[in-house]
Amino acid sequence: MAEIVSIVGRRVWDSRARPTVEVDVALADGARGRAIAPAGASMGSGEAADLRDGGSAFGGMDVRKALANVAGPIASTLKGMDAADQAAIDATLGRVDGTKQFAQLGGNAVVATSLAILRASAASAGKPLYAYLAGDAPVRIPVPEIQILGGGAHAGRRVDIQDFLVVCPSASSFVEALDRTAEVYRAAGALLRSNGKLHGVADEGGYWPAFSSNEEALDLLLRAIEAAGYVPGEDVHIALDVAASDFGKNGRYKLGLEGRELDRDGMAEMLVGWLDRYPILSIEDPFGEDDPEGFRAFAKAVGTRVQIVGDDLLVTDGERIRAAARDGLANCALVKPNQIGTVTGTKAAIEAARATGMSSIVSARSGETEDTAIVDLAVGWDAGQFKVGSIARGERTAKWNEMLRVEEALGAAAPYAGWGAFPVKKKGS
Ligand code: 2PG
Ligand code: MG
Repeated sequence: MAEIVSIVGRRVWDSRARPTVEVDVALADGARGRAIAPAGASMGSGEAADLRDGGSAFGGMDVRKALANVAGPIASTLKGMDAADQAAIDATLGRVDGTKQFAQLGGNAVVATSLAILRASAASAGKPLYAYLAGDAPVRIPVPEIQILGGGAHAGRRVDIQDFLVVCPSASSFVEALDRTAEVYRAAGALLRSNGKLHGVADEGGYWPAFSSNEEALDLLLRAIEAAGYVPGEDVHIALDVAASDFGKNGRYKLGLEGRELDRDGMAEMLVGWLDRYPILSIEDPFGEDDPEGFRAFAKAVGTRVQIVGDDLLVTDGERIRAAARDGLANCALVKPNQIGTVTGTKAAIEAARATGMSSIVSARSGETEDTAIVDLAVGWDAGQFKVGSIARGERTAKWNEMLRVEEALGAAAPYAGWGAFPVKKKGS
C-alpha cells in the first residue's frame, strides 16, 4: 500500500492560452505523479463539465474554483487512501461530487487528480505507466490519426468539417506512419501556399485553409498524398472528424460554407458520395449527438466499408458505448479521459468497446498541454488507435514523440497495430 500524503493543484496554461488545472500527488513511499487537464472546444453535452469561474478574466475561463476544490474537498478526502486502488479513488471522487457530470468539483479538477494519482502509483510500482497499466496483457503500438487540415470550431468555421486527417494502417511501424504523415503535411502546406489558400494554422496544428467547399479540402488532401509520392488508399488513407453536432440539430445540417441545409438523408448521401470518391477509412461524428437515427441509417448503409466513430455521441461512457453497439450506431468509440472524468471511467469505456467488438481511439483535446499520459493509456490498454491533432505544435509533438520512445522501448514486444485496429474490410481482402 502506498498512501497518498499530498495533493496540490496549480494553475497552468493550455495551448489556447486558457488557464487549466495541474495536480501534483505525493505518496508516503516518496513516489510522485503529475497530470494536467486538457479542454475541448467541440464538446458533447454528456461530457464531464469543467468548472470555470466565469466573469471577465480570461474570458470567464479561469479555474480558481476548481483549484479550491483540489485543495479542499478532493485533498481532504483522498489523503490517506491507497493510491494503487484507483477504482476506490475514482468512486470516492464520484461520491464527493454527487452529480453525474462532476459539476460540483469540476471535471478539470477531477481528471487531473485521477490521472496524477495513476501516475504516482506507476512510479511507486517502479514501472513506466504503460507497463503498469498493461500488466501481463499483450499490447500494440496504436495507429495514429493525424490532422492535416483543421476546420469547424477549431478554425473559425472556415470549413464545416472539423478535421481532415491521414491514417497509415499499412505502415510497418509508428515511425513509418509519422514519416509518411510528415511528408503529406509538407506537401499539403506547399500546395496551399502555391494556391494562395493558406490562411494560417488551426487549433490543433493543421493548416487553416481558405476554401469554398468541403470537397476542395478533400481534393487538396488527395493531391498532397500523391505529391508526397504515396498511393492514396494504399500507403495513406483519409479520416474525417465531421463533428456534426456543431452544425446539426434535430437531423438537419447547415453547411455554412456552401450555404446549404441538408436533412439526415442528404447528409448520408453526401458522405457516401465522399466514400465513393475518396479513400476514407474512418468518419467521426458524421451526425449530431441528437441524431442516433442518422447514425443508425448510415451504419446500415455503409456496413464495414468505413469505421464510424462516436465522439460527442458516446462521450467515453461505457454504458453509451454498449447501447450504441446494440443499436448499431457506430463501430468505434473515441476515448477522452476528461469526457468521463476518471481513469476508471476511461478504462471502462475501452473495455466496453472491446467487449462489443468496437474499435477504440484514445484522443487528445483541442486544448492541450505537454502532458503525455494518453500515450500510456493508448498503449497500456491496447486501444489500437491514437489521435492527437496535427504533427506540428509542441503540445501535439509531445505525444507523438513520446509514442516514438515507447515504440523503441518495447521493440518486438509491441507490434504496430496496423489494419487489425480497424473494424473494416481492407480493400482487396
Ligand atoms: C474532437 C476533439 C479533438 P475537441 O472533436 O475529436 O480533435 O476536439 O477537443 O475540441 O472536442
Ligand atoms: Mg471529435
